[in-house]
Amino acid sequence: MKPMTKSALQIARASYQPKLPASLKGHVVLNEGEATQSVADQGEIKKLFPNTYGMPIISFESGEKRNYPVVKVGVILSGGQAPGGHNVICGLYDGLIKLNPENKLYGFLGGPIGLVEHNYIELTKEIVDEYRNTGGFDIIGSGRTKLEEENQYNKGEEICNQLAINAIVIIGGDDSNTNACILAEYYAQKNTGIQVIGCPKTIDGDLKNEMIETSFGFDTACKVYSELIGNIQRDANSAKKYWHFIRLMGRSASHITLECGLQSHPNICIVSEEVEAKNMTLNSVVEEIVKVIVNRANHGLNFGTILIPEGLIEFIPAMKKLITELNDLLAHNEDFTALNTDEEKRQYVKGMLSKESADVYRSLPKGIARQLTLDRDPHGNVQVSLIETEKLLIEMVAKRLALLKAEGTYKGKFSALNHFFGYEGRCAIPSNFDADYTYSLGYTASVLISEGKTGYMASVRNLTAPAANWVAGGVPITMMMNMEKRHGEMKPVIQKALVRLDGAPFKYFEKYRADWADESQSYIYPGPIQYYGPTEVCDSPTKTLLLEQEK
Ligand code: FBP
Repeated sequence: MKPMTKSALQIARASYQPKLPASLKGHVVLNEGEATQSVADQGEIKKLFPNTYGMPIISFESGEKRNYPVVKVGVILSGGQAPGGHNVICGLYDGLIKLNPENKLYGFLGGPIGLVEHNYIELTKEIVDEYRNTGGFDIIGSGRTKLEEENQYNKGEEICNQLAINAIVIIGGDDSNTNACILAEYYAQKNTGIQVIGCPKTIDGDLKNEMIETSFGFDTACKVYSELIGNIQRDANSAKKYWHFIRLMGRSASHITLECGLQSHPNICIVSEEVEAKNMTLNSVVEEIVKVIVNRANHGLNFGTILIPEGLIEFIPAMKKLITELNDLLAHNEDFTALNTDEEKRQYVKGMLSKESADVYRSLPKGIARQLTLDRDPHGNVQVSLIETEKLLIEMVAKRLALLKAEGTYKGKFSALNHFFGYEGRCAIPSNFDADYTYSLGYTASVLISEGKTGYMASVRNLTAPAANWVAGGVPITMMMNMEKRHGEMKPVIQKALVRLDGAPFKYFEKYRADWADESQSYIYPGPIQYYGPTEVCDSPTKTLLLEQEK
């Protein structure tokens, strides 16, 4: 056997041709709707974005052939990896070449910093072909540098002028697209002629609204995690001896956890947004878990699964207060960084917190308390992915059960295992849905650019229909904005979409969760993502999308 350089699936996926909406298959014409408004704070947003506010929603239709001028485009991958990023670039490249074979695509390396530091490569056919339908962002790399200072914008302008780049495409989440919008406005105000187009990326699923039905990567990541959860459930149901506490990525929003819950029917699925709405304490969360464990134990079932969103502790009011105080205290705090031992750091922090927060801090297991003081992210926030909430819950649940056992009200056995699923899904080979969706987004961006648009996010809608019926176009980013307090100042930002407790996905979960918790057999085993086979197995979108769009 020859040494292998690629798996059989990698080789097969290289020739997969992503499905496109019908409007993108031939020649495209633009249909422009009414003037738009921002979701809130219209007066302020309008004042801040005089050149890019109020633009119409655009949808594409099939039409007559047009000749497009040559354009040069630079693309940036921003933030955490999400399956399908490479296909956005492939769709963008193919679209550009189809619109005018003279067009050129450059990739800025390592995220937004590549634009500022002028690190780039030209993305040729040979390079792009290597990455078709693959996971990861390694074609040009990604990074979390924020584009928010004028000198960065000017450095960007410099390299665009040098390479005669007409447009920048920023593939990112809500923050990166907020910055794309500010950059578009800045370049428009300065009359640079440089257009900026955004693309909605994040596995977290929290960049969505009326016009952006989902962010790419959410579909694949949730399917990967749901497969793993299903496998664990089958193991739990076979061995019948462990409770599995499974934390899932997703930052603040619980979309991933909820979607995985809908796909796999675990015994318990915590939704942070509900915890906050009910003003629950850490102890009341523990109490809810304990209730289910005791009930199952009474039926001889000393096993189960619990899904925990990674942002949970930020939604528990007392913890939120503690974390906010820690964020303020630790931002650029050289005294703290100079301390050597964990114990010194612990004492320092305790001395600086309010009494209420110091009490909460003291009550936490040392490991968790230490994790809360680790390095902040570039926005100055605690990195929730580093906090092992699942271990904290196991410890607290075990203590409570021991007490109940001593009282004689619990007779079961509690043995728990912890898991954290995040990185396992972020670079997975994109599902057919994500491969098609991202390719369509990239292709859409190429049309928006060739049509001279700026300040738009590429949008592909009607996603529960077959791809041919998807509606491609553009949405003014200003339309998604409102004013929010950031670091003590009011700033224009894209509204983050948290799980809506009145939304169809949560309502469905609420209706069935008691059945999943009890002794009846409700586990679902979703199995691995399928790329070839019947369409209901291979092409179906997330349960979240299906429920949200159920007519
Ligand atoms: P984005 O919002 O940038 O898409 O990142 C998503 C995410 O995977 C979160 O779910 C997670 O909390 C975070 O990135 C972890 O980031 P990092 O790997 O940089 O620590």
